[in-house]
Amino acid sequence: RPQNSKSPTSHELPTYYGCGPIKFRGSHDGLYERHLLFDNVIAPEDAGSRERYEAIARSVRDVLSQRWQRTEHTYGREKPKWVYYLSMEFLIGRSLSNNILNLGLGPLARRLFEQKHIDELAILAEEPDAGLGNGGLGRLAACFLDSMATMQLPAMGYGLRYEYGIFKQTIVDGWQREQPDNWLRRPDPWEVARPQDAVEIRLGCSFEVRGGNLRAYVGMPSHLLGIPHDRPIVGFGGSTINTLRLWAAATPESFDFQAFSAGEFVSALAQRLTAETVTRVLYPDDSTSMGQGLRFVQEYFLVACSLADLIRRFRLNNSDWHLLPDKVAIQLNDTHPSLAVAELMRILLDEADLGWDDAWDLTRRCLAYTNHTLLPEALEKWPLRWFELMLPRHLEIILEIDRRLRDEILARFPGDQGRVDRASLIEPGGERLVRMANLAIVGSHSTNGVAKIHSRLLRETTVKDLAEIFPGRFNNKTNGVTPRRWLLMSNPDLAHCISECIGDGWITNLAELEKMKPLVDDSGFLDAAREAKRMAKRSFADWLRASAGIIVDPEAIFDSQVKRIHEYKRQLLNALRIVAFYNRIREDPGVDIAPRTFFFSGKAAPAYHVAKIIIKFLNNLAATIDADPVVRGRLKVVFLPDYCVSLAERLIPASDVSNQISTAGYEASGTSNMKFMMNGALTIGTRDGATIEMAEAAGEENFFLFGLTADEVAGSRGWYNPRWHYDNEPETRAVLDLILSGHFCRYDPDVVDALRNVLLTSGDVFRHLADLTSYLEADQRLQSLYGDSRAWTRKALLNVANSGRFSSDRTIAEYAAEIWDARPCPIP
Ligand code: B1N
Repeated sequence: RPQNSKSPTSHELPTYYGCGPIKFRGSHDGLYERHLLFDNVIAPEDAGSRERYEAIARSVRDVLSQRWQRTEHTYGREKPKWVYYLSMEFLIGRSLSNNILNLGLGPLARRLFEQKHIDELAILAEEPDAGLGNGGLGRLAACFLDSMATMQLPAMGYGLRYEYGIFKQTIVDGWQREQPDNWLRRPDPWEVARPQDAVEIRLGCSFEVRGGNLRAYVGMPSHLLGIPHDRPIVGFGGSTINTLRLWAAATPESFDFQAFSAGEFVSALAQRLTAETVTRVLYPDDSTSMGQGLRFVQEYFLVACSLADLIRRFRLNNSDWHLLPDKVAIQLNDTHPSLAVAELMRILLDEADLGWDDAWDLTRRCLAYTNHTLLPEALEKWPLRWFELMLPRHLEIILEIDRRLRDEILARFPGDQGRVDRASLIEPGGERLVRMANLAIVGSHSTNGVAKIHSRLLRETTVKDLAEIFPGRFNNKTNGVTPRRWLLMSNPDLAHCISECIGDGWITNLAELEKMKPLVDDSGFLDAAREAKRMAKRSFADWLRASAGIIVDPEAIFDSQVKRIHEYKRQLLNALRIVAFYNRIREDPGVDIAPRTFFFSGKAAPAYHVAKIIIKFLNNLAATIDADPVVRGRLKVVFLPDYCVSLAERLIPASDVSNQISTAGYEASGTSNMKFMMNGALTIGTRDGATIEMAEAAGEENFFLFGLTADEVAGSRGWYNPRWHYDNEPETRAVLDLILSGHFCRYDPDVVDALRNVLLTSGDVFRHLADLTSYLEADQRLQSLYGDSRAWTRKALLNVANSGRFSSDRTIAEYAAEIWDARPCPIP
């Protein structure tokens, strides 16, 4: 509150989207100018967009600071059970619009922009995306934080404050290039460093990063400091403001001083650099585990800092360790933080002095684990040797857990040594490995998958033996996304159209979208919805022209596939479909094909060669079509570089068609599929992940499903041969012949070789050819529907109306009730 304001005055703001009038104590007049003057020492008329952004963001932060504190005080007073969400990734994106929206400051902000002649869009564009994640797993964590705050759950996210987030992607001559994402180069108005809450972490050895690898110094223990950097998580309505606590690694000063006095001035300073490398950069692997030593240290650092912090907070109010599971629920986002099992055991055994059985019972009751993928290459297994070197006490504990597990299995399945070996925490072999998923399952009370089919396959295949030993632990929690960011904020026209029709209760109770169902035949409503889509497409086209000089026709079908580039996600299958259309038009220029623009966007892991080839091929395809006078103007392919949260926020509302075409059984859930559905796109997709449940909710007649089922894919493993499709399906053959002739890759024979290998020679592991024909058939149905604009919009609206189940609020309600036993703690 400005110091010159006398007694608190009360300002009533107009209602904004269901969030009742907000009362402010104190005046916010002049905050903006004060920030420009006192933070940046600049006059408003001299300020550039960046300074303006900072001043506005800081003004918003001023407004939320009191509420943030009030939230902490309320929790401190009420002493509720806490939820701690541990994740190596939080893909937050931008915060300014979202915070303004959730605080209900929209009208005030708009007035400010008008009065001060500020270009709102230019200001918003100044905020870098907080890209502390790779894809779905990290974005899910961010949606969960939004839902937990909106639902008034006492919750905290714990993660790492990477100095460099997910790399920036540029496309040079069709190829992906990676650039570092130095997102903290300028001061971040949202973060609050709290050095007073630093924690000290010990490792069994010192280390150095050399050429990307870890070099350990045995016998030289290492001390690291974890400095918390807090970010506000504003719940919708603005009363609950939770915290995302990100750890930055540093060297303890005392350690430096010791070394200084021993004459090690330079090397002590150098050591500080080494410590800071721990949180330097996010590993850019999605659904794979590269098994790097630095990643292992990062994972332990997250776990050790977070557990030290939450135990300290617990001990503030509790002297009895046995209350821990009544006060603390810890959710492990994949196995990345699964060292928490061993770390919590260590704390309870060595610091609380509990006996093994007690410690084990408490550990298991506090922890829960979410699995996000069945891909074998993603299942983390760390060399036992690294534990010996860095975490010897943890290894001792893990081996004891394993010894007891083996005894238990043998007692229940006498003589079944095969089962013991498969379920054990230790994978036998030349280099012994610790299976982190097994550790997480054995050391927790809940293991969940992220969509029904995924949870079933997890139980029936991936960890079958453990599921048979601990059947009660396994459950499903189908993913969801926050409708605040992904509908209300990113698609204001559709949001408005919905609120006009059914009120704005949907914002915090998405099931209310069902109220739209009786209206899907109403002409006025259909027209309004069609107009909203048209507006979204137009504004995307305008942005694309202004920012990249790319011109697309908003009258064409906008057909999108945006996600990480991965063989199992089958961007290549989409490309085969496009080549089929290309052939049809060239063969018969009179053929009836609606004009369509295909959007691709997504990053490839820097070491994933085939994924990079796919990007190159998509770009070549785009260029070849643009250069073809017959096809140009009817088909267009656009590869949008640097897919990120803020690009998704623009593209998804503008899309007519959502491609969810993974090989069935491979995509654990998918979450962009839900965002597209909520924004009135129709889905063409396989029966995989949450897409299955989406089609169930919408009715299969409102979906375009195709392709092999997961069971059929699994069943074809022995005999599938892509050659059969090449030999027997003329259109498939024509598509492949054209690609393999080098038509799209005149100067890139290596790309052609790689594609031949993936699609034919290596047996087409991901079944592209098996699904191409049914993909084209489903697309035919889609195209004829598009011809009937009223019928199309009606189906799109039925999809929106049935998307309520895919709110992350619903997901979080299930976690809270069935895993965490956590309750809301409202802030007065
Ligand atoms: O998690 C998402 C799901 O919707 C997606 O289907 C799934 O692919 C994704 C190692 C991962 N699974 N595994 C990862 C990410 C980073 C990493 O280093 C694995 N990401 C997913 C949310 O449930």
